[in-house]
Amino acid sequence: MAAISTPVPQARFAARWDKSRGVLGWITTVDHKKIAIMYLYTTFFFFLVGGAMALLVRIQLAEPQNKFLTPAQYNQIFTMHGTTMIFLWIIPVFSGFGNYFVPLMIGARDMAFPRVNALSFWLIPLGGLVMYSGFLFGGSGAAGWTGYVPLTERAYSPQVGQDLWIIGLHLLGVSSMLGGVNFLVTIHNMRAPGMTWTRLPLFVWAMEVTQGLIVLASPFFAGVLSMVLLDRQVGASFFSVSHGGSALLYQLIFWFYSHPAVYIMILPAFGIVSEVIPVFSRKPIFGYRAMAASMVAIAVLGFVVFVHHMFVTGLPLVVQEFFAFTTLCIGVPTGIKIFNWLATMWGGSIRHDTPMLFAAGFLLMFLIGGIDGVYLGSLAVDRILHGTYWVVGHIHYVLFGGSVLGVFSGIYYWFPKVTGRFLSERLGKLHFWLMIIGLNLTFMPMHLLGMLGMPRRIATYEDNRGWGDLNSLETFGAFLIAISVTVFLVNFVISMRAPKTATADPWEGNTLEWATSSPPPAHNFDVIPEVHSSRPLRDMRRARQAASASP
Ligand code: HAS
Ligand code: CU
Repeated sequence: MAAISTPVPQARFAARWDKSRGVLGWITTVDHKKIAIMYLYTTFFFFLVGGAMALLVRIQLAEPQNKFLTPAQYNQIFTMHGTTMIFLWIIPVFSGFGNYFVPLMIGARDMAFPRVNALSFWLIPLGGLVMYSGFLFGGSGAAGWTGYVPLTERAYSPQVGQDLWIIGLHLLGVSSMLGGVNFLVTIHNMRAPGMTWTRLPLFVWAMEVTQGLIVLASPFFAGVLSMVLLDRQVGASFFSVSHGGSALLYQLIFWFYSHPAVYIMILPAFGIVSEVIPVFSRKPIFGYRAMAASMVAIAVLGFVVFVHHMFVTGLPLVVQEFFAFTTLCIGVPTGIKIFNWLATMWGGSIRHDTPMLFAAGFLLMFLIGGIDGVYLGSLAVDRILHGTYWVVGHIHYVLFGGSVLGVFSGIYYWFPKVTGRFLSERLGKLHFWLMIIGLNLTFMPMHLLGMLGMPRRIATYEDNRGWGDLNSLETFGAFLIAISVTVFLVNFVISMRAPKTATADPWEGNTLEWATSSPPPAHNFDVIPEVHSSRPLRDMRRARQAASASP
């Protein structure tokens, strides 16, 4: 393999990257890998907190007329559950993966702006703390993750926790946008020689598209949050109907951000499984260009479907029809991805290791979530299902069955690279099966409950509705998920105590992160590799084999 550029002055990197050790070393670090590890730990912590709140919700709903939580407590808990899972777990966890692997995969030594990168990270715990501090001041935000007006108006949510919720989200938004610019500049300018756009790993493509969405859409979220804050604090009346404002305007701006945001939450997972499936099927990805192009298409279409969240708000029918049409269209590029992943597996010699199990689980669960989303895209069906548990079922199949299984696929796949160790396969498989069974028991009955008319966001229900049994089943499933996460934590702790045995390229990967040691040195690569195809690692393995075969 040809290597270009002079060997890196390692001492200089070590001096800059590893200035201090211990806790101070972590706090002051600007190394993208250490920042990534902090992202991953922090967001996983919030996943556990969000999960604990989900269990409280499920306990409360397990039986009719339960008094475990008061309605006021219930509103806070489900609001903070949704907000945490979306803004403190799924969105930033992918920044964690991106931070670690984008520079490695494109053959760079770091992100473009290492200090901005550190700032992006530190805003996450800060935003989380600000948001959670509401519990100390008479209650957190309680208007749902969507923060609909008039629920966020002072008349309904007078507690300062609702303001802290807004400010916390602002901080998280700034973090996202700084990260977005950083990723885009890194991907555009710091690729290794030969790493053309058609050789870019699909995970990097996914990050490119995701960060583009973040940079374009998040300002709208920041704007709408500022407007709510002004309404609350200085009596502006953007949204307050009683003062001549428009509640509909809130929804329009909110969903103009939040529909693209659902793709911010899934595209990186698409990227992860697009790395895992070819490696564990021992075949190249089927239709590489279509895979990259379909992500761009999803992102573009993602900006013109948002009104499907507002089909019951009384917008003109022709507007609704337009958005129903675009919503159905977005199934096409997504379908291309599903079929290409299947075609990649087709005829491959598949290894059933845990990363692959999670990727396969992702495929099936996301498919269910995607298709039940298509039902919601139909004007007639959405009239009936809007605001019911069907929608809750949909979002959990795409976000848990999709994004979270994608995250775990990535964790099992890249664990050896980051830690030099392997997670136990036995515990990993137990984790997988408990999680798959648990999530289906929890989220499948939600579709039935939706059809039976159970509204979302209710603190309890009467016992003559016939919703009790399905709800108990869901609560049982939720505890299975909790057990599966515990199995993962045990696996993690045991594995972290094991000796470092991982080689540079344990799975026979395709991408450049496997070219360097596990874990990688501070400067990533001794020499920046030169890229000749979309599978540079395979090229290197072949070159090595050829060299050792020739006398
Ligand atoms: Fe969604 C609500 C429609 C994808 C997340 N979605 C939500 C909410 C969240 C969310 C969080 O049209 C709730 C927000 C709230 O709190 O109020 N969603 C779709 C559609 C897709 C979709 C059409 N959603 C996602 C992803 C998410 C996500 C990804 C996060 C990760 N969603 C809706 C609608 C609502 C909604 C309505 C509002 C409901 C309401 O009333 O409030 C698509 O991107 C899914 C595409 C994927 C597939 C599967 C693979 C495709 C294949 C091709 C063949 C299939 C075809 C379909 C041609 C379609 C294999 C026809 C076939 C049939 C059998 C019907
Ligand atoms: Cu949407």
